[in-house]
Amino acid sequence: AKDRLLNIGGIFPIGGSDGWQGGRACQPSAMLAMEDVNSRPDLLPGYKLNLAWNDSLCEPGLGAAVMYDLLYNQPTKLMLLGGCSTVCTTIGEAAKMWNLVVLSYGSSSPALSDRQRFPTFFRTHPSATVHNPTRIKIMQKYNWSRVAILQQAEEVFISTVEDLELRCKEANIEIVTRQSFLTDPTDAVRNLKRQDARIIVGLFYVNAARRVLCEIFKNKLFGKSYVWFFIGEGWYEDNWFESHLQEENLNCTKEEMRAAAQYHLTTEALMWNKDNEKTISGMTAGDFRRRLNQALIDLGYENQSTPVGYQEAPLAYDAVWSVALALNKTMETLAAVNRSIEEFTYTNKEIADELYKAMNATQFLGVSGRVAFSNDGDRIAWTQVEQMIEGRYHKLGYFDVQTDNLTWFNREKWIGDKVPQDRTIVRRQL
Ligand code: ABU
Repeated sequence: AKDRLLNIGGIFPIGGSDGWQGGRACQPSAMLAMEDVNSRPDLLPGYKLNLAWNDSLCEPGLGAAVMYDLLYNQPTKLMLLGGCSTVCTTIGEAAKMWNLVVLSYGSSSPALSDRQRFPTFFRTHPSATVHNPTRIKIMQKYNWSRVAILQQAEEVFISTVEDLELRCKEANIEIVTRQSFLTDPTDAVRNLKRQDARIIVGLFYVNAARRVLCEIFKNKLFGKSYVWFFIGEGWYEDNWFESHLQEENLNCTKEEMRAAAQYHLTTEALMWNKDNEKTISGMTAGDFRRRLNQALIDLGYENQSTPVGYQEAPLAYDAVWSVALALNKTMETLAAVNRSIEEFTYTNKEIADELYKAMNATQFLGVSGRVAFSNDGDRIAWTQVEQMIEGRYHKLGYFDVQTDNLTWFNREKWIGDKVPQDRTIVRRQL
């Protein structure tokens, strides 16, 4: 019987309105995984995994307070789960003081791949830099060698842009301007217009994205001469561009927002296993989707509505499995030398090292695809490219960076069937 507890802590961004509130779907998803892991007699024999968790609102200060609360209160936690880049930056850096592995189901900041700064950090969520080779591939496909960048001044976007700049340089793509804003993008968007930017990569959280889109409309930075790259649906809820307009005091109508959003491109990491094969839990990704949908309905979400974090829900499900497998492996290693995982304390470096090694070696087929971690604790993933056509996203293709293979469906649409150019073409009169 599973009559003893193995305790882990969880930090989920649920409430609040700034940043990524992905805990709304990721927390229920993690709870499904807890059920499944605990119903397996061959996993953690004699033990039940227990998750104590709280809401960080995706605010680093509150995230740190939640972490201290979890760590200063009994029982001892063996690992932490976390989501939202700004929170994970804080807890990922602090966790080494407690010899704790942090596994993130929802953080994309490239800064988190720094092993010096975050020596015990792993993630099932791919780093945002996985989008950059895809963006470059698309720019090359359309012969765009002059691009601009608009970013919100948040660490996740700043480090993504640093990586993008390096890759653009290698690919001989000129960055005409890099504009940044904290909350109000009005001047930044105006500057893009002034610099005659045509192909623009935009990196911002969803509320800022709505403000940007409204400014794009007002400055007429959309239509046949412009292409915007936004981050994918995983970051933004369905219909993000036409919802919350009144609540956020946006001075644009739904129709205007829809017009400005027409034909933009998005890149996103694949977070759902694309093949309908059975995964470690015995479920296919489709089976998981049905269970998650039911769990969300039971929580009061309307049928068919997808709360923030729905895209990343498989990453949270697989994160719990990764924890369980790593703990299981550590228990076996310790049992071989007559020791027990229950001896773990925040000063026990020896067991902490075993937990780290076990997580580093974890590999399995999950509902999010093949789960494995690089030496930096990162997840490798495929990306997909979509385009907004008449208010709906359409899949244009997939990119596998490891093999440099772009699968393209030729479904893209442009005004007058003409691909927008990256600069004004000056025709000489003869
Ligand atoms: N896909 C959501 C990532 C959220 C974050 O990095 O904060």
